[in-house]
Amino acid sequence: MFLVDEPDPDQIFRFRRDGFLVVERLIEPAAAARLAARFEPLFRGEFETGLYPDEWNWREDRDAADLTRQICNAWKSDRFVARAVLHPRIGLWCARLRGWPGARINQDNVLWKPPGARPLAFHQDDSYQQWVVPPEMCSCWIALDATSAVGGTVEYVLGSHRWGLAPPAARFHAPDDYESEMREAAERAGAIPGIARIEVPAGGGVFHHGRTFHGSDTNRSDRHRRALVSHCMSSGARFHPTNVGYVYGRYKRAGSTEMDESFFPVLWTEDGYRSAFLEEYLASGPA
Ligand SMILES: O=C(O)CCC(=O)C(=O)O
Repeated sequence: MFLVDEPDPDQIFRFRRDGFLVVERLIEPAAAARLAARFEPLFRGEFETGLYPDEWNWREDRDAADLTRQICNAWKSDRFVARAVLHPRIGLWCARLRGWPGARINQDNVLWKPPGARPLAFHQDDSYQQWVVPPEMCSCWIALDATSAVGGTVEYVLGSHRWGLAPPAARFHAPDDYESEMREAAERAGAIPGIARIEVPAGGGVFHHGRTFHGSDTNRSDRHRRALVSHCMSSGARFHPTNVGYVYGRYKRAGSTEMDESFFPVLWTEDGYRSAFLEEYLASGPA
């Protein structure tokens, strides 16, 4: 499925300089098409494993058609999604880019921005990670459709991972001004924001640092824009002893900060470890 081996020194340098790294051909276009085909059933609530995802933020009979549709942790509900977002290659890339001993999944995102769907606010992923020690993410964003600036593609602010950490966006979905909090952060940092609007073919992708500001504008094209994101953290991550994660804190055992691999599986480590249950979980289910 993945077309890349491991990041070379130049890619690691550019990731650390810019806060993100574009990979034009990350997964096979046929794999991107197979994954895109999962979106309709997922958002209809047809879950292949029978298990609900952790967050299911858009439903046809409930939510406005001009909102970006989002599901989090679809890997628990759909093994096609799981085979992509839990792939060892993602763990290897995130660990090498961030200098971690390995990487485990924090959560995945299934994102569907149909024609006319409104923006997602610029934000830093690490602003939502205060329940994790260390509170650091590295993410792999995968385009399942060819992306364009007019089509509401994801946008990154160059070097913004060095601006310090801002609070979470006041309104994440469909804010009036999706750039405002990013511009305020730029002002505090004394920086002029340089925005990169990512245009890649289906199967292209981006790795981004957890402190890099990113968001997306309205889809003003007549084409759907679907993406899958694997948000990783260090393989050594633990729960914060007192800061509560309002969704993922439900997986914390009383009296322990250990993260259970059943909920936060390890994708890859430098010394060859990967959560044992993954092999059987990913091999079972429809091919
Ligand atoms: O695809 C988008 O519009 C935003 C993606 C995002 O927020 C993320 O990958 O963390």
